[in-house]
Amino acid sequence: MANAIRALAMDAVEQAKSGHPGLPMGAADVATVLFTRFLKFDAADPAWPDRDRFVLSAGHGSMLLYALFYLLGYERMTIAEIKRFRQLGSLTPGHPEHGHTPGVETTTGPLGQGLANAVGMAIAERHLAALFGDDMVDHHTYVLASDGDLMEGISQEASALAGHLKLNKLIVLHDDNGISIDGPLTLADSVDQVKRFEAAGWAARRIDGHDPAAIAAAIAAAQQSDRPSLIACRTTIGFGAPTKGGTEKAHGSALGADEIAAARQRLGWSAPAFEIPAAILEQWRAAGARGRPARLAWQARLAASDPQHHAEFERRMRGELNVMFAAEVRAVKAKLAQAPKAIATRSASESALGPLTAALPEMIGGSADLTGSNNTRPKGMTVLDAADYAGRFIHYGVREHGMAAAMNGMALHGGVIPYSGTFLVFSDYCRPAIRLAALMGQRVILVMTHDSIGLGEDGPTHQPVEQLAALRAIPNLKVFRPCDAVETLECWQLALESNNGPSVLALTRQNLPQLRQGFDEHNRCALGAYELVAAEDDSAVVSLFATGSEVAIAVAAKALLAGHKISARVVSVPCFELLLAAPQAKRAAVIGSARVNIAVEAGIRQGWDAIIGSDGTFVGMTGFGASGPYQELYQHFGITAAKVVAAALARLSKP
Ligand SMILES: Cc1ncc(C[n+]2csc(CCOP(=O)(O)OP(=O)(O)O)c2C)c(N)n1
Repeated sequence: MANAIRALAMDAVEQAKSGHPGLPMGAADVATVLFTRFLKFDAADPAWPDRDRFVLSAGHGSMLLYALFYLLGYERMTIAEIKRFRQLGSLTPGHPEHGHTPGVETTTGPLGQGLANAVGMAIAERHLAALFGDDMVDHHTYVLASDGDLMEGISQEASALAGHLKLNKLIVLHDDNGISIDGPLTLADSVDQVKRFEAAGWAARRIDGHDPAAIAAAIAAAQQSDRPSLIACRTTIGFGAPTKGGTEKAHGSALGADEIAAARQRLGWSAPAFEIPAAILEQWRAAGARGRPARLAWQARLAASDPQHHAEFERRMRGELNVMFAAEVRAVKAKLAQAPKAIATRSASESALGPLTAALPEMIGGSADLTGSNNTRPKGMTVLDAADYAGRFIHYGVREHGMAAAMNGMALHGGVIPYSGTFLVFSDYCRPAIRLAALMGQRVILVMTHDSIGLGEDGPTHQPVEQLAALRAIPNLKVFRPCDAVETLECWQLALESNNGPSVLALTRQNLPQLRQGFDEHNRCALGAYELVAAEDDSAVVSLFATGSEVAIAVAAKALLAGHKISARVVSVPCFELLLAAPQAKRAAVIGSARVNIAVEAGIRQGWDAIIGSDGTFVGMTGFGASGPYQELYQHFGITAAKVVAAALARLSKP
């Protein structure tokens, strides 16, 4: 049965003339034992909520997954798709893509991410089991991780977090083949992975990854463990390939016709390319249907459970918000209208989180060791840890990358909406995971506070300058930068409603006035930008655009311009992405047609031309910040109402 995986991997890579045969051939025995004897799944229903998750963290070995899906009888994975490996529009892209190929639990390829996603999946599993009971939620998360996955720094954050949280249903199979692209691992690595994982609180052992009995015994033992498990499976990369097997030559290119013929002989595999002998295919298909009784029994338990409990579970798994949510947003807004608050947007976020997390029990908060600074733990939210998986706040430790990747896994698992906290400048430490959340269209919400030079004394290492632009460059990521407490609430609402992609909330450390007065049921941030303060008449000659803390500066500048008899309007731009996605007419109406467009943002200009035009004026940062009280920094870097007025006057004095 394992040779069927090997043959398909060799043939598909050969036909595509690109791809990675080495991993599928080497890990075929491990995968065969796992899928035919342990993994709880049903090929007929790849999305069944209580299935075990299997994450191929080493995404370059995608043919392992595709071969398994075909052999096991996943409906859409036909032999025609295997033959179209790596072709445009096929179900068999170069690296596994979640949402594209049924059965792919997460998009992998960037090494280390899948392993860290799996930690999030295992957290979500324990959490939901604590809430809904083992009858509804009780599954394992398996990972196949390569040497490269374990060399990546993110694997340290992920393994340490998993060990700390005692995620005993997480089982990592390490494809311990000692080979990477450059050659033997000894060129660059001498870590004892078993000791390393043991040190992080895992159960770890080494086995022969080509011995089915040893593989089965190790998985069976791991299932009983009170800790997460690492099984280092010693394998031969490209197992069966006579000259390239065991070397980096099997890693990432087609083996060639002669090598494949010789490998077939060595493996005793005489079937022609892409053909699986009927008896072997039958065995595989039987394995694919093995989990059907378990799935049906689960469905029966679900149907027999308390109707409210059942409905709530299904709502959460569908990712639908409940009716209380909209009511809470309205209530908080009404309060802010009655009693305006001049507070930092990070504090406004905390105030919003109280009622929002009360309305939405699926929200799971956290912070990378900056809880008191990010304000992401509303009062009363208990900690999720090994002693209480029902808690809802995760102390991720100083592990921004692991946090962001774990959140992706939680969102992929379903049933929870994860949100996190760190400083905006450390979005760089999360970026690879944010990018994948965007690519996969996952709803994760990253609260990123201390969002400009406005953080003051911590100085340029901590002051984001290019991060807003860099985040805005990621497709399908919404970057929100609200200007006051009302916008903060509206941006939270939009982020929670964005169930097809991630959001960043860039929030201030410093207090800001509440600019939105009165009660407006409509979410004005929904268009991405709106006219916050209109010109006195219809003929504004200056449009002032700003985000976050600089909106108040634009409002002050408008008042000063009025003193110069210059009519100006202020447009708040809490979200570029929503504005740029709006219909042309609406966008044009918000941007307007004043003679002079000026943008104010305590970041770099990049990206603003789409709104103010290349001839617009930008008041912001051109280099790194400095350490000092924030009011002095705004003066020092010229981000003031007076500078905005001067810029407007200079522009208007030109013909
Ligand atoms: C973050 C990241 N860096 C680099 C790569 C490119 N890359 C793909 S596989 C690989 C290493 C291959 O070694 P290993 O992980 O042991 O896999 P094997 O050769 O055993 O299949 C590298 C560097 C990547 N996919 N992701």
